[in-house]
Amino acid sequence: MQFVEDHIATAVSHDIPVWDVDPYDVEILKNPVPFYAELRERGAFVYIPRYAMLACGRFDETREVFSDWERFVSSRGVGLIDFSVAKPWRAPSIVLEVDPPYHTRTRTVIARALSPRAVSELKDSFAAEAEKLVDELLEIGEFDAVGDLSEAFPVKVFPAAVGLQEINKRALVDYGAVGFNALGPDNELRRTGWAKASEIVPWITAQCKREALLPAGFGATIYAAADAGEITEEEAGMLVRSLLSAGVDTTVTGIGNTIWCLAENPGEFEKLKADPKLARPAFEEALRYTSPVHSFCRTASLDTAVNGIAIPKDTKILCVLGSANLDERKWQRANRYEIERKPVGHLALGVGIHGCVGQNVARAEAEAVFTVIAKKVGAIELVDAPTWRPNNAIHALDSMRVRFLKH
Ligand code: OVM
Repeated sequence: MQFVEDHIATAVSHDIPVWDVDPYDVEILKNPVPFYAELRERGAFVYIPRYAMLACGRFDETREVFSDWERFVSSRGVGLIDFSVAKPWRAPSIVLEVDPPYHTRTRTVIARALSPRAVSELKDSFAAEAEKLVDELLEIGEFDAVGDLSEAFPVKVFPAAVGLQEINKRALVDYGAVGFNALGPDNELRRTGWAKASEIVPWITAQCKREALLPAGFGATIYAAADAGEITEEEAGMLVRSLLSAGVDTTVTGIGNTIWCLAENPGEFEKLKADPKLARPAFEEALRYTSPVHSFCRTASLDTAVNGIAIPKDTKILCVLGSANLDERKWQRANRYEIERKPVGHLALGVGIHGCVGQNVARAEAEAVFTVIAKKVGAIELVDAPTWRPNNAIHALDSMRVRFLKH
């Protein structure tokens, strides 16, 4: 057997177009849209020799691979490393990187902690925090929309909602980035991330313990499931780790990318100001348009076919969600940000049994932020060109100096 990037290099059909591209090239990670367009153009699947993997970026096939957990498993990792042949950087997530039937048990517990009802109880405090922050930013006038707003807000409200007593902004944001960079190949981003892990991981691990958590919050609900015998104490800690892995950078990026969309499309921002109820649809459309999680892998558990294209057992498949969300076959005026679109079915939050379990929380955070922005901010002006922060799985801004003008 041949191994490339710690997975099995399968002998894929000669009918699949070969594309000698590096999807993890820093220039592509910073500006992925031309890569997405060429990926869709070349075929439903392409074979990428340097990583010995398939990639897909058309909507229908990406959705099929992503949602069929039996043929395209997550238990062998959702990055390039195949956990059946190599050891991951940390113990696998017990919800993301597992399959049913085990997955069903952990997913049930974490879904309960993040239920619509649990999230609705946070609405007022999210709104109050968003108002406070936006008022401060309006006073300052000019600021970095990444550090001062899109990182500041989730870091203020989410760890508190989990029940953390201690908040370390850098550790929380960097832990997510390390986890998402770990999904890529053995490149500079993944190595730099792992080098940072030794400082961050002990702090994160300590926060996941029962004693570190407040008696009310998402974490306490998870530990209550351990008390009820549904999961073990150790599994409860691992599910809190999942919250801290997946709950910060994702919402930071979703909020930041939405501000970018509104700043770049003042006509759409005018529509939001005229109807603050468009706060959620404006966020949803930004998820489709910018795909904060640009790609995740699956591994074929058997010889199979998608749309008539043969895929051998053990093949790693890069599912380019960012491309599927811009596929003209699926979306009218796919390359435009239109807040009234209501892009039902986009893949930015995944689909199927592994679909984002925190999406209620993410939407509640975004609704709080963009409702108050709609009501209080008259204009969002870019001070200079925003820059992007390359990551092997996340499409996020690095910095974005903006001015908020009062209504
Ligand atoms: C996890 C997890 C879930 C989603 C994304 C993610 C690093 C991690 O369960 O730890 O990204």
